Amino acid sequence: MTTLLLHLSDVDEAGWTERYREALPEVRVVRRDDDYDPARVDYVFVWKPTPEAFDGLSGLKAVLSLGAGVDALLKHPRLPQAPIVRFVDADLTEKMSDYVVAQVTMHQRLFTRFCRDQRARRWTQIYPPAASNTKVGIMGLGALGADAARRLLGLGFGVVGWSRTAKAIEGVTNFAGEAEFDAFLAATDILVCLLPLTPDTTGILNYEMFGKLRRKLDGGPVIVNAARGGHQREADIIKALDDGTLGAASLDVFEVEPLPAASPLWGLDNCYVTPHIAAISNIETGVRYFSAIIRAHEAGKPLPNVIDRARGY
Ligand code: NDP
Ligand code: OXD
Repeated sequence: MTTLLLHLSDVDEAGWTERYREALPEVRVVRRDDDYDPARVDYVFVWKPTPEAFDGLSGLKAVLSLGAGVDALLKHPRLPQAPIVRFVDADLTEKMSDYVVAQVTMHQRLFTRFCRDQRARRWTQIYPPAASNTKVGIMGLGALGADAARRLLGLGFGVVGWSRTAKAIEGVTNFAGEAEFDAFLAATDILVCLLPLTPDTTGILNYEMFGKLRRKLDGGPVIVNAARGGHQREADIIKALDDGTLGAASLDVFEVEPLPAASPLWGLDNCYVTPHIAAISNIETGVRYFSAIIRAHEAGKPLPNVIDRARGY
């Protein structure tokens, strides 16, 4: 009998197990504390696996990642060689685009400026630009970035994108690779980071790059990071938000999570903090997605959305 082991931290492992048992009656679904032979586990479904999570799993056909991002998983000291399948899901994508649209629209309408005026009881009529006069630059045009681009285009925003390899998304001006990075930044008023965290992208949101963004939006350029905290240098963001290099920032992810209470980011009136909730994996669609993958693979089909370890995503 095929065996699926769940190893989830910080999420409702019991709930996921129950749903998997309903969805896959032909599969033995077990949790860490159940009685099972590790050598007979075919699939392991993980989120924040502990150091011993993979010990003894010598017959694995795949590691299934509850997260869309696999940066932490790839750093696991005893990660087995089995293929890693990541989560790619319409519900997750929709929620991420909802977050991006909400933040971008708020900044395009100069929310920070009008909040400050309200607090100061100051009536100043400055006029937000039209969406069509605002350029959103999306870093990463994968499952999430491409959808966010389409949603923003639908609202009338100008959209430019940056990816490792060239992409053709109708209506999006694409820049690719390091050579075109500065041109991408120079065309961007509101920067949205939806990159995977890899050695190449670590610390990419830093003071020097903020200085290369277009300075057309009233108050200064804006960054929105919903990817990983490792992309950003928080000391640089604080400095840039203070000296006007950046007008505002929306951050869903942080160098250290939970964001420590002592972080100055909490107290800045031009920084919008959310606790890594931009797009959370949904139990219904997640179980449907991974159950279909297990069934298809048991029937001899190849695994989809397998990450490339050398690339890091
Ligand atoms: P994908 O793998 O589908 O897309 C990644 C994109 O980034 C691709 O377009 C890729 O380029 C580009 N890219 C990778 N490396 C580079 C580089 N060095 N330079 C330029 N472009 C690069 O990922 P997803 O869209 O599914 O997810 C992105 C990230 O979002 C995840 O890795 C995760 O960290 C984060 N996330 C955050 C959530 C939250 O709640 N805050 C929820 C879910 C995900 P190319 O196409 O050329 O390969
Ligand atoms: C993910 C996340 O990668 O929730 O899926 O951050």
